[in-house]
Amino acid sequence: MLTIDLYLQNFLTHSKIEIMLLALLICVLAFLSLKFVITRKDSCNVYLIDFTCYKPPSSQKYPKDRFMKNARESGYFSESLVDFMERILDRGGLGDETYLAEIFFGKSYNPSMEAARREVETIVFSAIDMLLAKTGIKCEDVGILIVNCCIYNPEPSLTSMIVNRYKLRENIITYNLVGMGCSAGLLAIGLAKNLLKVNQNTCTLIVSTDSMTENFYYGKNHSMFIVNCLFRMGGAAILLSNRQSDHHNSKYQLLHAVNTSTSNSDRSYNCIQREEDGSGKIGISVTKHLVASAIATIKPNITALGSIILPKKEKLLYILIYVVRKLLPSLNIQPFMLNYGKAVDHFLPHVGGKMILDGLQKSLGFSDTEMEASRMTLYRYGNTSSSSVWYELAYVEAKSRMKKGNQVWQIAFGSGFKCSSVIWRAMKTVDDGDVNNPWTDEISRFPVMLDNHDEPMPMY
Ligand SMILES: *[C@@H]1O[C@H](CO)[C@@H](O)[C@H](O)[C@H]1NC(C)=O
Ligand SMILES: *[C@@H]1O[C@H](CO)[C@@H](O)[C@H](O)[C@H]1NC(C)=O
Ligand SMILES: *[C@@H]1O[C@H](CO)[C@@H](O)[C@H](O)[C@H]1NC(C)=O
Ligand SMILES: CC(=O)N[C@H]1CO[C@H](CO)[C@@H](O)[C@@H]1O
Repeated sequence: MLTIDLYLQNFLTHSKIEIMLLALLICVLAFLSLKFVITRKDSCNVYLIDFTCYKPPSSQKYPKDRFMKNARESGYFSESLVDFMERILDRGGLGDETYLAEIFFGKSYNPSMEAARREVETIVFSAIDMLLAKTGIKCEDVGILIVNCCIYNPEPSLTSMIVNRYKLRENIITYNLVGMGCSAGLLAIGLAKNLLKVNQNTCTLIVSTDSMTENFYYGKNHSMFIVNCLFRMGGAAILLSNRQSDHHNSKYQLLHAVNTSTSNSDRSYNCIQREEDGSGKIGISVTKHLVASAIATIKPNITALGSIILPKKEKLLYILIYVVRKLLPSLNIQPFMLNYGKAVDHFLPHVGGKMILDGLQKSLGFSDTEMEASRMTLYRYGNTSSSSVWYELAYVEAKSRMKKGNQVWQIAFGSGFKCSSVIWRAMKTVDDGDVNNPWTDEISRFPVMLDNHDEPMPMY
C-alpha cells in the first residue's frame, strides 16, 4: 500500500477526472488480486475429524475460598502477598469450579516427578481414549503425533509416553513442542498442516496440555504469583486427517493457519519468563507489559488474517474508503473499521486472563456475545494454557451454535511473545448432547453473569 500511496501523491497534481479513473482502476486491480488470494486452491485438504477435552473429577474443584484459606493458614505468605492473591482471584475472571491437580489437595506441597507424571498421564490418556472411542480411529492409523506442553518436560518425552501407551507404529513422525507457551497448540495445527502436505493419507493426533504440579511457585515475588492464581488443569486431544475418505465424517475443514512472533523485541521477550526470583525459587514472572505486548503481537496478524477472511463487500468498501481518503483528505472521511464479527461466525481467543480478554475486546471491537465462549471458559476451567481454545470450541458446540458452513477463528497467544491463529469451516451442523463434551451436562446454566470489576487487575 505504501508504494500505491507514493504513486498517488505524484498524481494529485493532475486533473480530477484522471484521478478518479485511476482510483477506479486501483480498486478493480486490488479487488481482483484479493479475489485471487482467497480463491487460490490449497492442494491438500486438512480435516478435523473430532476433538475431546479432559474434564477432571468434581473432587478436584478448587474454589477461591479454599485457595485463600490455604494461603492464610500456611502462614508462609506475607499479608500483602495474600491480599494480592485475593485481588487476582477476584478480578482474574475465574469462577469457583476450576480444577487443580491432586497435589494441591494434600496437607503440604511436596511435588514429585511421580505425581506430575500421574497427573499428565490422566489428562492425556483420558482425552485420547475418548477421542479414539468417539472417532473409531485405530491406533495403527495414526501416522503423525504432535504434543505440546509448555512447562512439564519429562524424559522420555510426552510423545514417547503416548507412543508407548497406545503402541503406535514404529515409523510414526513425532514432534514434542515444549516451552512454547499457550500459542503452541495452534502452532501444532499449522505444523500438522505443513506435514500433511508431504504425507498423503495420514491421520495426525495432536495433544495440548500443561502441568503445574512440579512448578507451583512457592516464593514471595508478586509478579510470579499471577500464573499460580490463574493456571488450572486441563488438556485436549485433536484428530486431523488428509484422507479423502474422512471428508464425510469430519467436523471441520482447516482453511488457514498463521503465526507471528515478536520475540525480537526485548519487552515482548521478557514479559512472561520462567526464572529464579531473588531467593532462588523458580516461577513464571509476568510483567506489566504483558497486555501491551500481547496486543502488539496479535493486532498485525489479526489485520492480516482479517483481510484474507473478510467478506468481499467489506473488503471492497475498505479499499474504496482508503483510496478516497488518500485522494480527497479535505473530505475528512473516517477510516473504515474492519468488522471482524462479519468475517467469522465464532471468535475464540485463548483465555489468558480477564485483563487480556478485556484488552482484546476493546482494541478489536468485539461484542460481548462474541467474547462469550472465552469468558465462560475462563470462568469454568481457568487458564488451561494451550487447551483453552478447545474448551471454547466445545462450548459453542454444546450451545448448538455450530451450523454447517460457519467459520471459526481460534487465536492463541503466549510467552515469546507469540500468536497463532487457525480458521476452520464447519462441515456439518454439530448436534448437541455429545456425552464426551465437557459442557454438555451443565450448558443450560451458561452464560453466567460475571462481576464486572472496573478496577484493573493488579500487575507487578
Ligand atoms: C507460520 O506462519 C507462516 C506464514 O505466516 C507459515 O508459512 C508457516 O508455515 C507457519 N508455521 C506453522 C508451524 O504454522
Ligand atoms: C496461563 O497459563 C500458562 C501456562 O502455565 C502461562 O504460561 C501463562 O502465563 C498464563 N497466563 C496468564 C495470563 O497468567
Ligand atoms: C521479582 O521478580 C521480578 C522479575 O523477575 C524482579 O525484577 C524482582 O526483583 C523480583 N522481586 C523479588 C523481591 O524477588
Ligand atoms: C500470515 C500473516 O499475515 N502473517 C503476518 C503476521 O504479522 C507479521 C507482522 O507482525 C507479518 O510479517 C506476517 O506476514
